[in-house]
Amino acid sequence: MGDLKKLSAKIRLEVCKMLKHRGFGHLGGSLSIVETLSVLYGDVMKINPLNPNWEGRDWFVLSKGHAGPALYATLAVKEYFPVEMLNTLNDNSTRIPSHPDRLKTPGVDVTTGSLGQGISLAVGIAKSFRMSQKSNRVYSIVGDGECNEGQVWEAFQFAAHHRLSNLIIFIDENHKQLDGPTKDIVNPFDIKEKLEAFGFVVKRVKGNDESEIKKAVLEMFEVQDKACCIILDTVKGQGIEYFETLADNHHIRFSGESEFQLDLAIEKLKQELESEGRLCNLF
Ligand SMILES: Cc1ncc(C[n+]2csc(CCOP(=O)(O)OP(=O)(O)O)c2C)c(N)n1
Ligand SMILES: [Mg+2]
Repeated sequence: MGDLKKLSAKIRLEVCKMLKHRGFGHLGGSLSIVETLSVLYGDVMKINPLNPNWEGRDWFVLSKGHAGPALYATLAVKEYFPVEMLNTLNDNSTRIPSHPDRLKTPGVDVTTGSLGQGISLAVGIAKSFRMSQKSNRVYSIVGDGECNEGQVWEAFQFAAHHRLSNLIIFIDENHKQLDGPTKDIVNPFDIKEKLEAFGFVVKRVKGNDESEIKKAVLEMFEVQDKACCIILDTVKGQGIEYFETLADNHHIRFSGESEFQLDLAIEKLKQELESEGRLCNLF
């Protein structure tokens, strides 16, 4: 297991444990971005967990804010705050509310949850870094269902017009939104073609493959003067077969079979990480 795969497994485990503790939550859309968060926080982003507000840092905007548990798990594993804090998800006066709040959680750069608004903030932040000639980069993850929001396309048009190559937009194309397949609700058609028509450089990658995601990001670093988008071909509930195939996997209240399967996934991930640890100790 490579370092990024190991980090993904740790993040996936913490997401599952957190939602098991809470008893419900946005599992499907949290799991589909685990590998991307692993590449961003484990490799390409300039960050300083000991000083989350470090001026030289890269910024991350989780535009699909309902996937907050995946971001919290990543920040905890990267030691922005103690892992134990994950057990306070959604509690009264918690520092990790259901959707990210920049005033509450160390490492959360932007408050999100109202779909469409995160990416709008991300383009503004990238533009401001440009105007002040700063080298900070901005990364944002947008949902494919979120792309039904008109505001998203206004933001994309702004990024293309201002040639914001200091912003990498990820679209999590897991083909589902809240209550069904995106093509049945409002068909997004071919997102790649649409963005290319806007003037973006676009790459589509397997969203469960850390090395492909990393390679795409490094390719985007070479783009000088155009907006950049990486489309993540993912599965809602990614990485846990039962939840991948569960029809209603957007927000799950765990009981019966779903709780049993969540427990099973937690045990499996723990074992994978433990045997990896034992293997490392041999060398
Ligand atoms: C403006 C707004 N409208 C509606 C919602 C309710 N909502 C939360 S998640 C969601 C579906 C989003 O689908 P997608 O972007 O595909 O997310 P994912 O599949 O990654 O979970 C909706 C409609 C919201 N958060 N914000
Ligand atoms: Mg989706």
